[in-house]
Amino acid sequence: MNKKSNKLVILTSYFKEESYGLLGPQMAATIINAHTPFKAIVVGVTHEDDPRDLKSALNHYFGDQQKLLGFSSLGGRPDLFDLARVLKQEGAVTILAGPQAGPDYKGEFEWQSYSHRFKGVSDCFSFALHGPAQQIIPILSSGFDKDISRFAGVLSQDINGQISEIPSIAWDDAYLSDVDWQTLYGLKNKSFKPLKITTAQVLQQIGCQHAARPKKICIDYPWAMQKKGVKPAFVTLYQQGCSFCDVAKDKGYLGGVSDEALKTQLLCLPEDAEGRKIPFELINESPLPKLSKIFKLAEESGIQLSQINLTLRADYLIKGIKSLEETLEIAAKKNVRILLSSIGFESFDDTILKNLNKGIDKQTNLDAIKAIRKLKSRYPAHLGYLKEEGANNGFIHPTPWDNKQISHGINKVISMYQLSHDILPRHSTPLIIHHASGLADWIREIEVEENIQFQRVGTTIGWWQSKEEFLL
Ligand code: B12
Ligand code: SF4
Repeated sequence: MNKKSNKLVILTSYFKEESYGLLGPQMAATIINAHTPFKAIVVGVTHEDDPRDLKSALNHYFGDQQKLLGFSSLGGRPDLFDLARVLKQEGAVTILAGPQAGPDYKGEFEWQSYSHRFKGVSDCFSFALHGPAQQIIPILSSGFDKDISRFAGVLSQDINGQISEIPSIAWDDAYLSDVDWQTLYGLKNKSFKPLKITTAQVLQQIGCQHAARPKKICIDYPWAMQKKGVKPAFVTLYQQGCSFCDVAKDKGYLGGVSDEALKTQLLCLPEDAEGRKIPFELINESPLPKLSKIFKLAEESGIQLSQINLTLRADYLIKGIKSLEETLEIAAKKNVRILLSSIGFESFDDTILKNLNKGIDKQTNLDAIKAIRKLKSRYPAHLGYLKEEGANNGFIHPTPWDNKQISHGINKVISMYQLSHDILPRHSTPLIIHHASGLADWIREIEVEENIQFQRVGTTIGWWQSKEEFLL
């Protein structure tokens, strides 16, 4: 039983009736609990939770102590930004952390010169902390009556509204090992109740190899803005990784986590009723070459795995198919399932894939699908890739580049290769342009060039204006 009296609550976005762990916030809570006098818990807040009940639960939890609240992985939810603002006004210390904390706190590029751009959420938070969680340790030791603006990773606002930013420290494997998965709570009857998780995550790689190097690319104007009979208009820019991706901007590519850290993460996973580690998502966009190592580390640690969920790119799947086969042999012997839980196909049109800077074409996606289907017939029980088995592949639609010809082409591919049967998710994801993603640079350039304005929707940019609106 944790006897610490200083409390810290990390609020995150969560989905109703789910039971997944949240590696980022829970790792942060683990670090705080191990290295500071504070007891941290993570509370997953669903869209359905009543904000008044949440406030009652917070009042009850903190009692007469000052409220210290971290906010992380908010998924851009305006209700949670509003809650942070209100709590800050009422005297709580509110900290924005997690992916994109810095850009979301500061606001959109040059918003001071363009009144319609996203102004950031610096008014909702006492400060932001960008980067690894261990940066909070000296801040919590110092206390909030002191000036914390000089600490690594901190973004804060002075009395004149000027935002200062101290660079983050490097990621360090020593803090990427322990995860206490018992730190997650949900709201029930106006109080926090522990959530028992049934899937977790294991971090094997920070960021993504595709985002390692900037590349010069051309992204077409939205279809609605192309002029008939004129050569298609485009914007040329430098991009790191897929143009819609937050990881590419937030972390880039920072390499792998050590085997020691990985082993500890595996050991920390909760067990199921049979004493096996619960299924986990392996965070590594290129997991196949090192997948068998997970089995080796598990064996060395004397633990039994149940299921590994992989998130990967179609080209990395093709490149690593031999390693996947070899690992499936091991998995079958150990009765562990490998689920291809999310393959980033994103589209089945080459123009759209080019504009997303996905670095693959339609044929790569189709080759990957062919390879998976073939492998499934050989390992029906130990390889999962179907929706019914829990897969949810990346399929971005609609996009600003859709037109009749592209839609016709995509539909033709979908029916010819029967993609709805096993590959396509139940719902596609519309293209979301976060204000700090690569595509945000693209859309801002079009705004300036064409003297138009796209609407801002929270932390994102609404690209979906009609042609008529452009002509106004
Ligand atoms: C695993 C994962 C998930 C898991 C768990 C999420 C989690 N937050 O732990 C699941 C499957 C549940 C998930 C769901 C979603 N995810 Co997700 N997910 C990822 C993924 C693949 C890895 C994140 C991760 O664990 N990284 C490793 C950890 C260690 O790093 P970290 O999260 O940055 O945390 C460190 C620090 O930031 C810091 N930190 C984090 N929180 C806090 C809090 C405090 C107080 C402090 C001090 C520090 C701190 O400490 C950690 C350790 O140092 C990333 C993509 C990627 N490859 O990075 C996307 C990503 C984080 N997800 C994303 C999104 C959009 C979502 C969804 C909204 C998607 C959807 N529409 O359903 C949902 C909702 C998330 C939710 N809150 O429920 C976006 C986030 C965009 C953004 N700007 O916020 C990312 C970047 C993917 C992308 N390509 O855009 N996701
Ligand atoms: S979408 Fe996936 S492949 Fe593309 S940069 Fe992001 S993490 Fe890498």
